[in-house]
Order: sequence, then C-alpha cells, then structure tokens
Amino acid sequence: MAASLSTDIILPNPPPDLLLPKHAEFLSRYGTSKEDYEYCMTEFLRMSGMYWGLTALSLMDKLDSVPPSDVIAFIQDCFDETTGGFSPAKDHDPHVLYTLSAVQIIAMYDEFKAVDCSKIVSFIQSLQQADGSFFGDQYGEVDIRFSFCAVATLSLLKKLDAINARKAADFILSCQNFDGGFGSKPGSESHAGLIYCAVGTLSILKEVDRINSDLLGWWLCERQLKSGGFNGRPEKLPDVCYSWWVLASLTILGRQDWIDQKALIKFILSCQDTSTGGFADRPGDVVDPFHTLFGLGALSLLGYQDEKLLKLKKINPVFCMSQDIIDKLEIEVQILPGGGAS
Ligand code: GRG
Repeated sequence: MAASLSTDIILPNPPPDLLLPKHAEFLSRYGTSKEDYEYCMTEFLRMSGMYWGLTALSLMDKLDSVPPSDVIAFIQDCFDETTGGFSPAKDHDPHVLYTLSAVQIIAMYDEFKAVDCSKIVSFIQSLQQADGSFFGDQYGEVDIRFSFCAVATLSLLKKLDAINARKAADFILSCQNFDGGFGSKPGSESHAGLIYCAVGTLSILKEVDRINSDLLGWWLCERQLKSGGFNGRPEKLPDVCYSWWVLASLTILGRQDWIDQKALIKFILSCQDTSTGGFADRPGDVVDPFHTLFGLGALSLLGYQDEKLLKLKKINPVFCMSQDIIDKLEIEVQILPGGGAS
C-alpha cells in the first residue's frame, strides 16, 4: 500500500488577532541573554539575524528599542578591511549574503560613513563572473541568491554601474525553467525563495518585463494550499516564510490578487505564538526572528491592520525593508502594473 503523504495542515479556528506589541517585545528581548542555546547556535548567520529582527522592529516603528551604537559597533566589527565584505559575526569569513544584510542595516540607520563603502563596491565587483553570475565569496559557489545580494547591495550604495548589469540579468534569465519558475542556477529545480531572488534582481535592474510573468504567476499561485499558506515547491508543507517569498514576487509581477488573500492572512495570524510573541513556520512550532519578519512583511504587503496602538509600516517588496527608507534613498524598482487573471 502506498504511504500517504501529508502536505498541508489544519488551522486553529478562529486565528488570533495580530499581536504587534508582543512581537516587538519578543524581538527587542531576542539575543539579550547571550547564553541562550538558540542564540549561540545561530552565530554563523548573526548578521542576517540582526537584519531580520531590526527590519521587523522598524516595520512596527520600534527601532529605538535597540541601542544604535551597539548595532553599528557590531557592523564595524564584522567588516573585513582586506576584501571589503562582511562576515556574519567577528572572526567568521566574509560573504555576499552578510554583506547585503550589513548594508541593509547601514541604510536603516543612515550610517553609510560607518565603513569604507568603496571597499564594499570593490568586493561585489570582484565576485561577478564572465557569464554575469556571482560567486558568494572567494570559494566560488554560484547561486541566484548571490546575484540578488550583489545587485541589491550595489543599488543601496547607488553603485549599480560598478558591474555588468545586462549580463547579471542575462544570467538570471538563464535560470528560468519550462514551468516558469527559477532555480539556483541553470537547470536547477524551481523554488519560491529563488524565484524571489530572480524577480527581485530583475526588478532592481528594471528588466522584469523580460520574463514570462503569466507562466511564473501561475506557478506561484499554485503554491497556495487549502490551509491558505504557501509552500516553496510542490508536495511540501506550508511555511509562513513563503508568504513573503511568493507574495513579494507576485506583487512585483503585478499579480497579488491572483491568490486568496483572506485565507493567507488567516494562515499567517495562526503562526503567532500568543504567549511569547513571534511567528513560527507553522502554528504551534517554535518562533524565531526569521519567520517573524516574513510573517509581518507579508501582512504589510497585504495592507493588513488590526491594531490600535501599533501599526505596520509599508514594506518594499524587493528589498524587504520599510518603504520610507527606500524612498529616502530615492531608489526606484520596477513593479509591473496590476491586472486580473488571464
Ligand atoms: C533581503 C529578504 C532578503 C533576502 C536575501 C538569501 C536571500 C536573499 C533569499 C533566500 C531565498 C530562499 C529562501 C531560498 C530558498 C533556498 C532553498 C532551495 C531552500 C530549500 O529549503 P528546504 O528544502 O525547504 O528546507 P522546503 O520548504 O522546500 O522544504
């Protein structure tokens, strides 16, 4: 007899209200006791962890709950003067993933003078390959994620002219599959997280109109399950982070209304921990800053408000940062005009 596969979940009914004060408390407390098991075990991605937590706080206008001088001192500690890249934590290796997170934090605090930004530009420039792709670091792995990080970093630094932008876009397009999705490199399996990287890179480069958006839009819509949540690829369980990767991609493609938004909101609200604050991947699981940012980010994209004291600020679908920061930097991305299902 064939084994039965479980690829969806049943939600609690009704879902809780949006508990923004609890989420702000959860995030500002996170990492204050340095001996916590989870905190210690996530050192290898600390810089991105800081970006997730600080961005979520900034969406609730609570950035002031963390001392800015501590944040900037951490950023400076992780800057590698030799390569111009950032590491996730002191004494780790620099990588383009953490370089984007560091520059996003620098932009959030308007602290571009905190490090030598011309060195960051040289670091990114050194990672581009002849086919337009990017290495993540000196070890030579290629991934569409690294293209997004490289291009987004340069855009925040206003230095997109430092790379061959047309070739960067050509490489992204070479990763599109017959099903409309994108994989990590040419011929690799389509995945919602990698699609976000592809669509986001093309949006910054203003080349989104080079892709088959209808085909990709359908693949993305098919990620929505009966529970209302999205998975990242067929036959997988829903996870609140895909609310962001899928919805942000659909938003850039002008196809946000191709999904059942009410059902998605219900799923996201169900992933909150009503006693500790924070969001988990699925209802009842352990919460963390990663899922908290992407749960709140998706609610912000949907314009969801359910709260009198705190409100969610508008988020930029490409940079996953508060829109007011992107406006202040006068960065414009390409968002396709909305339209009905075709
Ligand atoms: C600024 C928001 C922002 C992002 C920076 C690093 C990055 C750019 C985006 C990451 C995109 C992402 C989530 C890629 C997923 C890669 C992947 C193949 C994951 C597969 O993980 P599994 O197998 O997950 O654990 P599923 O859900 O497929 O089972």
